[in-house]
Amino acid sequence: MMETTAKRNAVVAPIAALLLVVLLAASVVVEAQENSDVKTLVKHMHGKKYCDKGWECKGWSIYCCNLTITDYFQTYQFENLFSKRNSPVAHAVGFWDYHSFIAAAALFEPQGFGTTGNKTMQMMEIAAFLGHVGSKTSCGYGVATGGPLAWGLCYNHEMSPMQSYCDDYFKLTYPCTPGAEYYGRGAIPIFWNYNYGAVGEALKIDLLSHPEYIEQNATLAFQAAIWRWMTPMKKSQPSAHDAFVGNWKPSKNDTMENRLPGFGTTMNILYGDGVCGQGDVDSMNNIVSHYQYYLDLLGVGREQAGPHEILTCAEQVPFNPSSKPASSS
Ligand SMILES: *[C@@H]1O[C@H](CO)[C@@H](O)[C@H](O)[C@H]1NC(C)=O
Ligand SMILES: *[C@@H]1O[C@H](CO)[C@@H](O)[C@H](O)[C@H]1NC(C)=O
Ligand SMILES: *[C@@H]1O[C@H](CO)[C@@H](O)[C@H](O)[C@H]1NC(C)=O
Ligand SMILES: CC(=O)N[C@H]1CO[C@H](CO)[C@@H](O)[C@@H]1O
Repeated sequence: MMETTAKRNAVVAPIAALLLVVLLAASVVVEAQENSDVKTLVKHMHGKKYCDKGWECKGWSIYCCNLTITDYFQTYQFENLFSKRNSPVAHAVGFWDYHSFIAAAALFEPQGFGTTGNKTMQMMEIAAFLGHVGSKTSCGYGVATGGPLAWGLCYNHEMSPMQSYCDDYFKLTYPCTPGAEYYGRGAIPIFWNYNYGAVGEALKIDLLSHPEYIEQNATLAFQAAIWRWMTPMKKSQPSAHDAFVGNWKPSKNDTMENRLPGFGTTMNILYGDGVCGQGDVDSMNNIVSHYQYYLDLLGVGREQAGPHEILTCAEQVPFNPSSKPASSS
């Protein structure tokens, strides 16, 4: 997964060549999409269908044959989910918008982000990912106008960091830049030099020298968050995406430790014992509530999220105990 961006760059030339070849073989069909001017290129290979939809789902991928995010998630829906983010008391007024989310998502749609399974599953993944985002960037509290769940994307960085989050254990792999501060920034906030280092490596942006880019560019902030969602913490573990859409099959150990495919396990992967395995604690319930609220607003309905043991990680054993940083693998 780390080399995603490199691959994308490297495939541009071969795709041009490939296109020529398949056009000559007359096996590419251009399908006009209903409701859009986007032309879908389709080809069949080894019994599978691959598509290319231009800017939003680029490169031959089985996922690009399905609806793309803009087909089922529009500007007004983004505005409904994050209705208070530009109110005068919010802390990142004018920063977050629909277009930066879509531009960031386009990088990952060919890998299945928001493009896996049927339309219900696709919308649920967007609600799940944004549920994490909303809860981590909210400044809502009990009596806030519109309710506490209407305040997602209120922040784009930690307000009063107590430290600069430089861990010298990683001085050879992810050395801290003198003067740089690695406090929480972004849509699923990034903390610590080693996390800035890992995501910067994946996105080919020098975030170790410039962690501040994350709070200056909403597209980059969303890209970093979606990368985290799509990428396993450790090679032997599923990504939050794979755990959510059901690509991941739990091992016997996973089952014994109550880790099931679904939203609960995405919290286990992203936060471990910070929120999981402690019963119905507030830190976990807050994330779950955002997810359920977004499912309702998108018209999917919270009942689709399934029973408590799938929706939460209250009884799950964490994948990664917090004594060791998860990204050290
Ligand atoms: C869509 O997929 C979900 C889960 O993969 C399934 O439960 C549901 O029945 C499907 N809906 C339709 C309309 O096929
Ligand atoms: C923001 O980040 C995106 C994605 O990395 C990049 O394409 C874009 O040029 C950046 N915008 C600015 C103003 O730097
Ligand atoms: C299963 O869990 C036990 C105890 O947590 C651990 O020692 C063992 O290595 C695990 N096995 C696998 C295959 O992960
Ligand atoms: C690769 C993939 O997830 N394809 C999905 C496209 O949409 C159909 C139905 O809407 C699903 O059944 C496929 O799994």
